[in-house]
Amino acid sequence: MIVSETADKIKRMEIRGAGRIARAAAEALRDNALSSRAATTESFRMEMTQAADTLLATRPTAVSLPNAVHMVMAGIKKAFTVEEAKAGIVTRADEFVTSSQHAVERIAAFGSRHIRDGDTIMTHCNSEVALACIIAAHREGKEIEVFATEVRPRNQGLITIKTLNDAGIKTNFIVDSAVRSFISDIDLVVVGADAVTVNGAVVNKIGTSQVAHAAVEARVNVMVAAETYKFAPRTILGELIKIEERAGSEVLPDEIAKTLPNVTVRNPAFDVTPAEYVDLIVTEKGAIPPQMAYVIIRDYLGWEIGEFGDPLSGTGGLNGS
Ligand code: RI2
Repeated sequence: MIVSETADKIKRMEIRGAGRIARAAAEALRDNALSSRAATTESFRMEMTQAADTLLATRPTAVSLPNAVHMVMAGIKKAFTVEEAKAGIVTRADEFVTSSQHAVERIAAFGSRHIRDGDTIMTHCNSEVALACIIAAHREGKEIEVFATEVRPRNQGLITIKTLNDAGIKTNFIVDSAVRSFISDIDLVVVGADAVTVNGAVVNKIGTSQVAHAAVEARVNVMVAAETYKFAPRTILGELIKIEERAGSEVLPDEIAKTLPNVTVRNPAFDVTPAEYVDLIVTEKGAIPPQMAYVIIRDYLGWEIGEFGDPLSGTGGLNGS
């Protein structure tokens, strides 16, 4: 798929979910490299940088996107010829997609161990990797039941209940505001992440922090499933994760909004759950308490992933260097 098409689909949320966005961006960069007619490494670099910038400008919150882009773009770094640069991009992109898929499988295997036979689980939004943990537990023969939220305004809960239904898992569908009413029936909250900061805070779909807050109040454990490429190296410098605010029309149709001149519709897509509300983050490298997020960034992602500016200066690779 060409870069502008992928970028549009990410913006419109036709491609969504932090992991899928990252893989789609890596694939778009690979396709862009393969179709390039650049005659010099310099012009190839410029073309690729432009493509990377287009993808980076789509949605600001999921750190998986810049991490994937920087890992792939690092493939140009040591290239002398256009052919080498192309091969570098293609290899990195393929590596990223494959390792991302493996990461989801490993997290499912690790995460399912924390789900017990007879557990009732609550999940919020639609996280591929959180659902993979739940489905793995079900396939292991554990009898589980799920409460899935609606997830206004984009209703990603509908995708979640379809996946759970197709997997044959007993599921309850509730509106977002019913979370606290049902939390005492829940044994474990399982959610995904769009970003994990160096101090273990989890940025995820708006409403996640309310679910976690209700869970903490009811002494229910909160497990977050997140691949290491969702951890944000830049937060070590104190940088905050930018919370995307989407169009108000997603919440209230423009025809109604324009009849209410004194009303402003606010539509943040994500919120921040502090580390203290999270019991466990399951990554493909193992399950960690959120306070160990620093170690994941230091040991597996690497500070030089390229998040620190020039996308071509990163070392990349899931193991960093
Ligand atoms: P996976 C999604 O964001 C949700 O917040 C979800 O929890 C998170 O990405 C992680 O998704 P959006 O794209 O990578 O729906 O686990 O705004 O699929």
